[in-house]
Amino acid sequence: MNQQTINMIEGKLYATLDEHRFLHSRSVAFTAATLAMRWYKGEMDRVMIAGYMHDCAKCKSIPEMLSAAEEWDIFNITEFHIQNPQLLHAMVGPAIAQAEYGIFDREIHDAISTHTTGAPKMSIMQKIIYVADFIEPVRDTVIKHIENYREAAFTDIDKAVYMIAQSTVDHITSKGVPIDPVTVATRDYYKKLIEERDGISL
Ligand code: DGI
Ligand code: FE
Ligand code: FE
Repeated sequence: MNQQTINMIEGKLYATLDEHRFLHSRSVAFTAATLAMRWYKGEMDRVMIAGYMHDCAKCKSIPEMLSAAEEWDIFNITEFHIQNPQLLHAMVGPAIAQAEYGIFDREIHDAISTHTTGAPKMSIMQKIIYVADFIEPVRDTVIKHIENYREAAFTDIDKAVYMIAQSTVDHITSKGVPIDPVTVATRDYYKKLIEERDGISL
């Protein structure tokens, strides 16, 4: 990725995100780049851009997020997402990417919108961003046995997706906050995929 592109994206992100979120976003971009070296045959820059951009809506207010979604025709936002704004920042990310950064790449948009819940049948770019968000090295949340997720990310990315989705289901359930059905569907899909592929029961 050339320096001009990095400066443009980092400059804009720095202006909108808090310090920690900015460092996390850069860390996801470079972690995604290393995963792309292992798993992605396409152009590396697009994966890095998706990594940089995945949380671009994170520090916006709910009204700002909703008006961007309306302006850019993002229809699949429900009352559930509004009640759980942690989910909203992923859904409206593509709107912000278009409005503020001129990024119209559909594959990048998909990677941004599924980075929190995952989804069944993700593209390799979607999986890379979903996994990189979880394993990147500057995250401040403590994740038990993070080394196991990091190893799986480079040896069996579908397994890594399953492990992360399961951990998210467990985390959300233990907190007692409402779980997005897509989060559960992601866990179910990748669990079944590994079970059928390996002839095991997880
Ligand atoms: O934005 P990040 O902090 O980098 O991470 P993220 O986008 O993966 O997750 C943001 C938050 O969303 C995190 O605290 C976990 C939460 N989350 C993930 N899945 C669900 C969820 N929250 C609810 N209510 N329901 C979910 O299914
Ligand atoms: Fe996020
Ligand atoms: Fe993130």
